[in-house]
Amino acid sequence: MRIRVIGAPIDLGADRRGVDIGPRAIRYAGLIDQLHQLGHSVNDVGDINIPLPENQPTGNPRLKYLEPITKLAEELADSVSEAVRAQEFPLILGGDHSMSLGSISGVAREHKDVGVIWVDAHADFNVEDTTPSGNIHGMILAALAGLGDERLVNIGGWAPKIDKNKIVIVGARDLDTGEQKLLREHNIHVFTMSDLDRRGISAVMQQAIEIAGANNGPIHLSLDMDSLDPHEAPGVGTPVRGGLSYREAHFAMEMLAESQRVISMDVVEVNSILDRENTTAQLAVELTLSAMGKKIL
Ligand code: HAR
Ligand code: MN
Ligand code: MN
Ligand code: MN
Repeated sequence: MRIRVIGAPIDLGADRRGVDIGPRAIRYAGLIDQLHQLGHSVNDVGDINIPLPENQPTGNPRLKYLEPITKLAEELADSVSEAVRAQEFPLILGGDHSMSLGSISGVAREHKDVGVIWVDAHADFNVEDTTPSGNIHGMILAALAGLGDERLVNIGGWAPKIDKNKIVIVGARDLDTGEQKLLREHNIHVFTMSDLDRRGISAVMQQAIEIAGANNGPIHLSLDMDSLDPHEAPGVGTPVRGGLSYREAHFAMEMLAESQRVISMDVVEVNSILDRENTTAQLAVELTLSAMGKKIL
């Protein structure tokens, strides 16, 4: 496969600085070399340009940095759809999860039927009225589903990007009250950590792949590193106890690779200031490798 790596070191969607070093940390952990070793060809186009928060007005405190975030989403969407048209697999490195507004909009422009598997401790399904923080990384999946501020919803000039029935959240364990209500109202498929405890990662991922990839459609994988237990991934801005184990996360990625349905992938929320000796970035590389087809035997 030909993979196009795009760095999106955005930190405007979250409160914790340090996530802007993520793409660099992931490259330092050996991503490109290891993708080569796996037999892929890699076109690393570098990072998109991100303005400093210091030079940006915060704007509406319930939609912080809305303006630069939408501008960057448009840029990233263009860059990702260009990769798809060049028949390269877009692998986008974050950055906070607000960058997925751009990456998924770009993929959805080229594949109208794409479904999304959102692996995350959070659902990122808030809107302006439900957000406890005003941080836009907590609103991105809702925006992609067509909910929330129209400037987020209408990136690229059309909406919704993803059919609500083809959205699957895996690993959720920290949802806000208003967010829970929205998820229920819109019948979003959420596999919580309790579902994983009850049914196991294999049954859950099999069903997730069936839902997101309905009618043999393509799947975008969005991997938030805070889906993992903080013991495995300490370098994230919003750690939540009781997350995916090392093997559960790997097995989920292995099943996705086996399905041969994944056409694009985000890896987000690696925060290098909070990390321990690049552990989280290394894990991000390992999991990406599994998602891209690396097997034990
Ligand atoms: N739900 C909280 C909010 O909206 C925190 C969610 C954002 N944290 C993330 N995203 N890392 O997955 O502010
Ligand atoms: Mn997230
Ligand atoms: Mn998260
Ligand atoms: Mn359904």
